[in-house]
Amino acid sequence: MQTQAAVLNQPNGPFDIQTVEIADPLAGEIRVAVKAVGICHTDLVVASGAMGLQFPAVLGHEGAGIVDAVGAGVTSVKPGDKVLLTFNSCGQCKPCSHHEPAYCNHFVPYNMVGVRIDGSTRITRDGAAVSDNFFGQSSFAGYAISNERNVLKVDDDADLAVLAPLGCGIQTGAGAVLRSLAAKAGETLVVIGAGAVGLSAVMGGKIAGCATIIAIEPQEGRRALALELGATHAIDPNAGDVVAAVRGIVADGADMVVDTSGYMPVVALSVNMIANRGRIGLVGVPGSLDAVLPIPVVQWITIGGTVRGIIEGDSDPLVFLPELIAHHKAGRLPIEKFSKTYRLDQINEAIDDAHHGKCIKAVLLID
Ligand code: CXF
Ligand code: ZN
Repeated sequence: MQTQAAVLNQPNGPFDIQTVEIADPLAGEIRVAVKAVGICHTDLVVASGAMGLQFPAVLGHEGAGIVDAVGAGVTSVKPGDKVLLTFNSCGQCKPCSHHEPAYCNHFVPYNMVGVRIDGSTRITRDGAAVSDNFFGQSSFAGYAISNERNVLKVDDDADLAVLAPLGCGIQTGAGAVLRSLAAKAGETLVVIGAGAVGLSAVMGGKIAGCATIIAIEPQEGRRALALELGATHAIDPNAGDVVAAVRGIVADGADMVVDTSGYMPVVALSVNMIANRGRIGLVGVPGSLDAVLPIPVVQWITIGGTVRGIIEGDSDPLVFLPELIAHHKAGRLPIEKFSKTYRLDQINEAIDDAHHGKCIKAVLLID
């Protein structure tokens, strides 16, 4: 069938709204009529071509929509079901069988390589292959082909425009705190960066009952939003000594630091922000593959520190997304406070707004 898609024809775009053909779903695949899709920073990093993306390509990995058709053997959803899309995984390897699909041994081929194992693509343009299957969906398009492991059925009255970003950004931030670092009530938390992922980490800290939640963020509006969403303190990193500011609030250091910025000059300071037995979670992807976090070894041994990398908040999405939806329903995850909707054909404007701090989470709507 034919549909409109935001096609990336060259590194860094622009995205061109073009007609493409979407294949019928094969065994295990699910074709979804996309109604809403969030834009995540990773879309833009991959769009730069730095990760080896083949052009033309269709990106988009925070999709939500209505099941249009299912391939042979699909039992979890049926045409007409409302669904959220998330990252894909193989379901067979050791991490998958330990309910850690974000660390699937085959994460790259299942999420980043734009062809099926047999070399065919689910999307073509004028009969020629288009890189597809981004995070098992490529949802900057009217239709996306997904799989049973990355499609979650939601209630018929679910607001897809609000819930779409749960599939990546929101579960990444909230999961980093609730799952990866397993925050406990009364603990203290520092969140570096107050974009969609950082704000979700703040909300995760509030859900966990953290006693002190400190957001470090240069933009004033985002600091205000962090305070509204649960941060007890907000620090402007350009206003002076950030470590001293953190220790002015938590003298012994924080139990947890979650970095969502990937901005290494500030990330490097995190080792001096944590308390004894403190743990650091690295979520933000730095701009360079060569970025390193220097650990002062004697200090680290002495305090018993932990630092770990985190993908997708350690989410087991078919389990964790329903928990997040319940938090949203109960008013504990008010994503709509920082999301802004655009039409699919406004994708370039939405990205521009994000770059200029005019929106935090852009969500594209498709008729
Ligand atoms: C990404 C970050 C880079 C590794 C894969 C997951 N997160 C979401 O956009
Ligand atoms: Zn993402």
